[in-house]
Amino acid sequence: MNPVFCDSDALMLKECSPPVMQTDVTWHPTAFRSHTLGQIQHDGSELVGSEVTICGFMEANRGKGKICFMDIRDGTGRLQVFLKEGNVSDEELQNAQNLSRESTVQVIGEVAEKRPPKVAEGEPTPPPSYEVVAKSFNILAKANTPLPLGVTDTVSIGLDTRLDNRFLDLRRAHVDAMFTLRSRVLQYGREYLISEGFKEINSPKIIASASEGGTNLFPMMYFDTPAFLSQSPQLYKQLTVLGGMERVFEIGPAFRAEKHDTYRHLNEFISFDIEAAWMNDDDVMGVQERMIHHIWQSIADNDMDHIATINEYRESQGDDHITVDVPSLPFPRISYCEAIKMVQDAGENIEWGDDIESSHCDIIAEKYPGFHFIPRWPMEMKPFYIHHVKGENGATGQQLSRGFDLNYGRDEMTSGGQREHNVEILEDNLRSKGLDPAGFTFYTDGFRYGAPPHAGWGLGVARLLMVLTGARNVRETVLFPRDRQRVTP
Ligand code: AMO
Repeated sequence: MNPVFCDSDALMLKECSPPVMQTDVTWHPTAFRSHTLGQIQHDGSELVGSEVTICGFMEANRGKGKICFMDIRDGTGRLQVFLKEGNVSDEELQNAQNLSRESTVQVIGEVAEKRPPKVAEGEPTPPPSYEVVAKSFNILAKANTPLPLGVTDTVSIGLDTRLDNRFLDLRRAHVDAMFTLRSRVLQYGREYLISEGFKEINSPKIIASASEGGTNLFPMMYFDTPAFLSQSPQLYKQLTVLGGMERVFEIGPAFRAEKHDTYRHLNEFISFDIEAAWMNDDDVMGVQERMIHHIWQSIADNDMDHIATINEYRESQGDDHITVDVPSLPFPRISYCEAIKMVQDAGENIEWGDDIESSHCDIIAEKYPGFHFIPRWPMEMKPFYIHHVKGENGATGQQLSRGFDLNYGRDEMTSGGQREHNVEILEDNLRSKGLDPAGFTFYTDGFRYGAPPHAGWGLGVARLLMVLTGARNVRETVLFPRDRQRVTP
């Protein structure tokens, strides 16, 4: 008996799970492969004896002399390839044995059932698994050594090294799971809004005037005209509703020249926005909570394998498991006034009219640890486009607004509100914020020809992903984050 053959599985390093294959899509053959690795593992019993062409990243190679075992990985799974003298050329065999990890390869071979591993008496036999016995082996691109970060081991790596080498970091199973979940969150959010009659729009990202107030803008030259990168789709999403589009949503980049350097701020982030006619703040809070409920329920129904991959990694780092607890509806609503009182009652020095800081949110989160809305902020603290509350003032006689936030624990996820649709009040609001209405006529003119009352919100996608995946920093949930220190890769 060949000792290398017997030991082939035992020689594998402690590895993360392979990527999870989506089984509800059609994997058509491509120019480079006939089957994905996940397909072979999934449909192996039907494929035994068939010739396949597969591709992947080389994770590990073992064996010398006349044989070589190789683990390869693609976006759908992991598979063992068996190369043997006589089946492949001596040169191919040597190339396989000497190949560096993460190099890309193409293999033509026959699908075979893998020899079942030895199990202790009384232990259940694992389901059959499959390998490919190579007839031809081709290196597509060699990987340099050493790798700047390990792909298959569970060694902890600093965030900066990970982000500098994101192209490799993304090959790690739990990182792949994170971005798969990100894609699912957007998919479920989108499908939910469409089910409520919303249409997807794209607003310009090069703009002439501030949407969220005059500061925090990245200036740029638009040919000979000064312009800015868009802070949010706010004014444009409102214009579409004034144009009769009724219900719109946008998932797009927002740019803020904020000098924050925290775990939850970026200078470019993806904002998930809605705007809807004939709705007030309460109505769009309803849309928000139903959408989040749908996202969480869909993840719980369809994507727990990705959560398990993240948990496997967390376990290796000594972190607690994350769970997907579908939030019940409605989310609690704690008005700004109540929130201030809760914080005061906890002994904090806070006045009506002050901002609710993260440390204050911690106090509120003790009672409301999950998603909760904070509606009815003072008008003065909200942007010019927010509608005031008629006939009801705050504790110190200040005007209340129809603006709200959605928080999860200590973190703000969303801001939103009903919008001012009376153009005279809107222009007053602009002036009271030190902005010149003359710079906003492209927007205010939209209110001069009949304006439906309307409302909307903007949700920070990276922050929502932090909640879902237990990430401690928004940078983990963004492919190539942009912050004060980072503009590449
Ligand atoms: P706001 O400025 O509160 O509201 O932004 C909405 C949501 O976007 C996220 N967010 C950020 N995420 C990461 N880094 C940042 N620097 C950052 N800034 C904001 C937050 C926040 O709750 N036009 C309004 C929305 C509306 O009323 O429709 C707006 O942009 O999760």
